[in-house]
Amino acid sequence: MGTVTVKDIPISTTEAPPRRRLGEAELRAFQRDGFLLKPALFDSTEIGLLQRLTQEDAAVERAMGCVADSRGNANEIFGFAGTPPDVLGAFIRVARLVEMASDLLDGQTLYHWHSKLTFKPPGSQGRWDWHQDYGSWYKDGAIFPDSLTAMIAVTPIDRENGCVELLRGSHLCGRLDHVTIGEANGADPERVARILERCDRVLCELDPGDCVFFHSNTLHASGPNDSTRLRTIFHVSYNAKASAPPQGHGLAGHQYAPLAILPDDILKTGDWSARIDLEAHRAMRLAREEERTKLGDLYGYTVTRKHPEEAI
Ligand SMILES: O=C(O)CCC(=O)C(=O)O
Repeated sequence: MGTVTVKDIPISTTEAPPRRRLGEAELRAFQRDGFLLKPALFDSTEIGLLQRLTQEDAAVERAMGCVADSRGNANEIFGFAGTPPDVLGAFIRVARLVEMASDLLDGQTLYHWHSKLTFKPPGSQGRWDWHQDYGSWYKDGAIFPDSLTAMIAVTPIDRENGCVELLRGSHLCGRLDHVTIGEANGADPERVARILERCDRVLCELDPGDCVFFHSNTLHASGPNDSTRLRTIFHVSYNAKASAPPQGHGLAGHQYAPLAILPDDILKTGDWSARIDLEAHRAMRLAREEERTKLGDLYGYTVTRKHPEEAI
């Protein structure tokens, strides 16, 4: 980049970027709260595709990872980077999701950072301790905190089955130090305790197809599943192209790659199977095996396989 003097910088340089999907009030709410709820962003037919996939495809179960929480309890996830040519990849690229995410990040060009299906089976004790996603993504070389996650409810989600909680306005604290907490990693607990005194805890109780966009600096956590019902969420994370890690830095899956956007009706017009594209997912693991072995963990989280004997 070049060098300029302070007097060269005009107060107003460009027109505001065109908003494609969201109104000014929604943008202001996101800037103020660090999240935005879009109820019923996907209808029952569309979200039904993810319900079938997560309930019927044994490959998802076989490929599942377990991320230890601070007490050593397992959080079950199926995570990947890249854009597989299956229904998961279609959700990631569907126009309404990408364009809303871009509106919330000032109209920037975005790319897919990674996605996770997160599961809490009935009785699961797994918790996500308070953390910011950018707390980890910074370590992977993301330059600016110009990133967010679209949290899509696959099953009904409520406080009993371990909904995600967000700390309203906590993104305005900036990036917090993340430290080892028990067997996991999370935002500095002393700092979190002080923020908890000032920010509302927002329970993301959602119906299938609802979506909450939250900023990568918004503190969030989730508790155990004290119900007899499965809780499943699809988290889709985007980073701004201008914030991509330098070539060769961080996990291979987090490098910039253009995102080919698909029309809004693609989930209805496409012939989507209730199976993941196993070959594509194998080739696109977030962290190549050698990287994970080198790190020993991912950003201080211990990740193991749920079914080591039959892992795909
Ligand atoms: O799905 C959840 O309960 C939370 C997951 C989460 O916070 C994460 O993957 O960063």
